[in-house]
Amino acid sequence: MLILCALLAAGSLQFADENLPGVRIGSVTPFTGQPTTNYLVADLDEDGLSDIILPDRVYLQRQGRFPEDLRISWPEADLDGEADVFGSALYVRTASLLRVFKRTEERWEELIERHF
Ligand SMILES: [Ca+2]
Repeated sequence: MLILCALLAAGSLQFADENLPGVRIGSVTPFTGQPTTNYLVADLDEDGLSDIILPDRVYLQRQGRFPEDLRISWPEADLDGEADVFGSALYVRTASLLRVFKRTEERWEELIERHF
């Protein structure tokens, strides 16, 4: 907290409003003390900046903002299942299928498709 106050006082941190449609932050979960959200955070394109993964799209970050031209769709529009991230990979699991995707060179690359 002391470091944050010092950075704010020095003017090196700037906060700006930005409309991120679809992003929701809910109530705090008593067990974790963290608010519930409808998104995941990960550096999908490995540029060192955290991106936001929503149920139907991904917001890539550039210079502390989420430009509209970098609000991209999921690898496939009809992906339906549970999603998670590990490192910079996006995992999608359905009842019978596990698929892993990675964002490279402005497109999605499928790394794994495994039926079980
Ligand atoms: Ca990123």
